Amino acid sequence: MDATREDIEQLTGMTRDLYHEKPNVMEITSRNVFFIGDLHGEFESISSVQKLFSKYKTHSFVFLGDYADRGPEQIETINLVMALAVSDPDRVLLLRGNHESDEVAQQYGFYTEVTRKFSFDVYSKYLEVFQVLPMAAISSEAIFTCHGGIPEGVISVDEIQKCNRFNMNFPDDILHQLAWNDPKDADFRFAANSRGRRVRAFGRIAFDDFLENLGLKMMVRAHEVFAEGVKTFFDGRLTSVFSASYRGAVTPKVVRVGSDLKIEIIPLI
Ligand SMILES: [Mn+2]
Repeated sequence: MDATREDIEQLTGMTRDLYHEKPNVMEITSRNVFFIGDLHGEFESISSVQKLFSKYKTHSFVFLGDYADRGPEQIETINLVMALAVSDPDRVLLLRGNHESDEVAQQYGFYTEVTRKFSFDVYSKYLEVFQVLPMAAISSEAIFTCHGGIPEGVISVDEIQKCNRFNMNFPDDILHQLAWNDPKDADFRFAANSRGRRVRAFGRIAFDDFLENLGLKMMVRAHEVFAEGVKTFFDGRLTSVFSASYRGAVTPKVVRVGSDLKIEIIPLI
């Protein structure tokens, strides 16, 4: 059944309450974790994730952002993501992607869909959720995760924790880079990124330094489309995952990491 305006007000309110006092970088205490990449309004993908969620009851589910925009069922998809989070906050964590931003959502479909079906007022409830979502997380097994990539110049978790994320866009450069940056498998630190002036590509040297400085072992991120739904970088220490199909252009995947740090790639559909 389609959600009503009242349903959305309640769901967005509960999600905002769940996250607004949480830090920018969350802790994942579960040793078994599923990582879910971009969903982009594909209800089929989130439905498949929901099945895994019911089956793997000892696992945490970390969603890496980009819930709406582009796809056919944006409102239904983001609503189910939020419903999972509020129903079981100990097992579900929602992170913020670059599409959880007013500027981007105005351009790629979510603003249009919500204002067409409801109103600007309802759209603004989703914006309130966007700005409280945490930016990154670190698991008990020292896996770092965020939507985009590592930010230039950051040598401690504290520097990320100190940033102010409470804005409907990303005026802060560190947070902007966490949501937008991409890895590149070559021996350099940071370089230009064709996605934009404020976006960087990070290479192996920056990645090695970041892992060492923050005491990390691995990284899982989303944000980039690969036909296989997954790609590894830096000798398997970084996994990039995508969970939407883009009308058959991608085989959507999720990533499962157990306490042995072994990575399992799971097809969604
Ligand atoms: Mn993205």
